[in-house]
Amino acid sequence: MAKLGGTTGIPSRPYVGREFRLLEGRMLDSLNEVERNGLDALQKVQDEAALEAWRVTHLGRSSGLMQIFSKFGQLPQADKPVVGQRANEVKKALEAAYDVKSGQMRQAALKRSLEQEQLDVTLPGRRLPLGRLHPDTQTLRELYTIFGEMGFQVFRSREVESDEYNFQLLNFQIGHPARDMQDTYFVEAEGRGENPIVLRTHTSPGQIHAMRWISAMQPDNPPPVRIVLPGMCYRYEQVTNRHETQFDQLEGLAVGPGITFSDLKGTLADFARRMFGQATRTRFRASYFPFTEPSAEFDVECFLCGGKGCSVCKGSGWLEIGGCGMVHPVVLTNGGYDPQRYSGFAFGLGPQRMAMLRHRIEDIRYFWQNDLRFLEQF
Ligand code: FA5
Repeated sequence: MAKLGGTTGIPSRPYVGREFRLLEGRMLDSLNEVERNGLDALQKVQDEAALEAWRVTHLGRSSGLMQIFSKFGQLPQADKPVVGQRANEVKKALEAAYDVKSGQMRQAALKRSLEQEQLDVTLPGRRLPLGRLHPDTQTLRELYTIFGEMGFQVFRSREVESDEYNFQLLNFQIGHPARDMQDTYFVEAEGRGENPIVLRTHTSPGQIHAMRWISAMQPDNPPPVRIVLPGMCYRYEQVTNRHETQFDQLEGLAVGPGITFSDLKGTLADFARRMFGQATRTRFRASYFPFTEPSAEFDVECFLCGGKGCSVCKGSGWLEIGGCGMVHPVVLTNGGYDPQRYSGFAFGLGPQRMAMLRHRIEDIRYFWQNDLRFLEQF
């Protein structure tokens, strides 16, 4: 039997009328041509843009193939299956060829990029800029570790206080001359009589909050206290290289039956050795705070000059790092502890002053200037 369409292998259809037979033959010829042209053109395609242009030309809405599909309705019913089958074959052949070509091109592009844009895995990576802890925070954390090892827990207290907590309950009565030691930021006074709101001038009001909180657990037999209270303090001061208007303090408080001044001395001397080295010498100088009795300033031997005297210790050989003393009976009572049964010691250290000594920082103002040249050194 004769074959239509040359290479297509489509069998001829029985005679159904000369005119239609011609139309069917022409359409099959056209389909063969569309297929041949499409496949030939695809072989010449070299890049993505040409491939897309080929797709539009050979498979798009205005392509020769689609035009044949649009004439499909003019065929007699009997010829439709043959032409329809062939048209679908051509469409599938072109689509399959397109898929193969586009896959080949993607592979080629990948190969090219692997060859041309080689990745050198031995190159050092780019460092991400890492933040770091502020030197003040580093010092505070070191202090928590040391006191933690000595059995003290961290107790956080508020920065905004009332006059009552900041002064009165600590035995600074209204008009007490010792208030002048701590120039104060009163932030709200109206309508509060003798109890205005203040930014705390020291961490010592935390002693009252902590003692009241702990003693309330067992009012008849309050548990012992062993805590450190860190935090920012505020004073309306003349700013100098050793005085800021805001600075951190670390308060310490131990309350229990039979605590003595030698416990205070032993605790602070041990702390100084752990912080500044085993050979560190310490001394206590008599001082005055309304909330401790007796009171003392706590000095460590200047570890820059070894006690000989230098510009940092101003020739004295000693550096003051805080105040301390035995908790005053009035303060114990205000905290809910009976001074007949309990005693305690307290201290207040300046972490920034310690960091200054350790790192030979000459001016406390560097701490809050946010100058990266300073901060990046720690
Ligand atoms: C007090 O503030 C007492 N509350 C400390 C205390 C607590 C005594 C418990 C007894 C018992 P003083 O004003 O000396 O004391 O401050 C203690 C430490 O805080 C100082 O030694 C210093 O290290 C630091 N300090 C005080 N004022 C400033 C300031 N303006 N700038 C930076 N650090 C300061």
